[in-house]
Amino acid sequence: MKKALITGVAGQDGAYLAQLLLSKGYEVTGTIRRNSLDELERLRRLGIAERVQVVCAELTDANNITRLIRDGRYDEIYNLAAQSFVGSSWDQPIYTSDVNAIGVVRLLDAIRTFSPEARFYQASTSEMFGRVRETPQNEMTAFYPRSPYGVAKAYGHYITMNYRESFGMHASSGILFNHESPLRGPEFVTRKITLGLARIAAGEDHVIELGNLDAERDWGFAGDYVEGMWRMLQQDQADDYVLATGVTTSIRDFVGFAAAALGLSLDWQGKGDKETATDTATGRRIVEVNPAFFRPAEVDQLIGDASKARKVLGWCPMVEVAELAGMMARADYEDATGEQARNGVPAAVALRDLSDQPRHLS
Ligand code: NDP
Ligand code: GDR
Repeated sequence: MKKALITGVAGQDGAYLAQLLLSKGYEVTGTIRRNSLDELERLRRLGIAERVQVVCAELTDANNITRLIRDGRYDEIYNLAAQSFVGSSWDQPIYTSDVNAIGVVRLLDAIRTFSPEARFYQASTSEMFGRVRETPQNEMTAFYPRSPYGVAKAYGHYITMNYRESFGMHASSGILFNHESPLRGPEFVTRKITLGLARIAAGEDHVIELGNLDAERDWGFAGDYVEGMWRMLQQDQADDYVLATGVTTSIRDFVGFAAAALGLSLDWQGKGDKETATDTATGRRIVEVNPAFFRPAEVDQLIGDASKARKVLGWCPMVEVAELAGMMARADYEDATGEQARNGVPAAVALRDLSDQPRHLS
């Protein structure tokens, strides 16, 4: 039986990856932080909380990382732990760098010393591309990060490459574009939108305040992306891969897709920070722009080219963005009302069905 370690197992990707590895017969150990509030909630929602061995670890603490790697004897180590919210990285740039940059070399150096045969996955990100100068972005596209988060992740990416080249370690980075799910943290824009729309569809008088509606992201389903992480570590040679859908969508259009899935139709009016959306059925304002959510430096548009992953890994995303928005909105509506969503199957069933279906994006 293979042994895997997932740092940040209580996060969105950690939960889906743990589910995938358990289904493949792995023994899964995952790290959480001792002070996390309800750290196992996502694992519980996937019904796997009892099957993951949980240990406490903090990426800023070199000694606990050393002990974790020295005592564990893992075949595969997936580094998903991070201060993952771009917006907070301007408020906590030093902490973000400590976790997302130096945390990676703490892990790599412990692996090099105590477990050099282990295979390592680093959670790199499309945020490293930042102000893009080439569309779509692939593994060769130059980085121009636009946030302390992106800068720190670029260090994590390069140090992973450097340990691979310097010490022959099996260390790979997945440059993943945005991926979402009903388990997405509520601070990220997609989940903020679906949580807000679910409250509105359930009859609440609620206004969703958003920042830049023009930003465009390449959104996929997290369940598909963890499959790509696993495939990277099954290759004979370690390497770097982009995972993306190749389709980009504005925040405004994501709102429209999620609203449509809940039977809401929107009327957009105004421009810039005066832009609003009203529910055509009730005339109520349900979206407005709040400049407090604008970022000091924005990543305007991301579109990934995952042809290398398609070719080498045989990886292919299976959920397109309107379906993803609907899946998330229906799950949140069910949570808000305890009812089945108006025009969809129950969200828990939808999740299973979607990850099982061999459908491809055109
Ligand atoms: P989440 O924020 O859902 O999960 C991150 C996890 O890391 C949380 O469980 C968090 O614990 C843990 N963590 C945070 N800080 C530390 C620390 N100092 N020491 C140990 N653990 C810590 O993120 P996702 O699951 O969405 O993302 C997984 C990884 O992939 C992250 O590295 C992210 O940056 C990267 N990524 C994500 C993408 C996406 O679209 N989802 C795209 C590209 C990259 P706690 O619950 O206690 O805060
Ligand atoms: P991102 O995701 O920064 O791409 O990072 P997020 O959902 O936070 O922002 C996406 C875009 O939406 C715009 N936006 C808003 N964002 C938030 N959070 N809240 C708002 O109200 C809002 N209004 C507009 C943002 O300005 C931005 O342009 C995610 C994280 O998962 C990272 O860890 C990961 O590396 C990248 O995706 C790929």
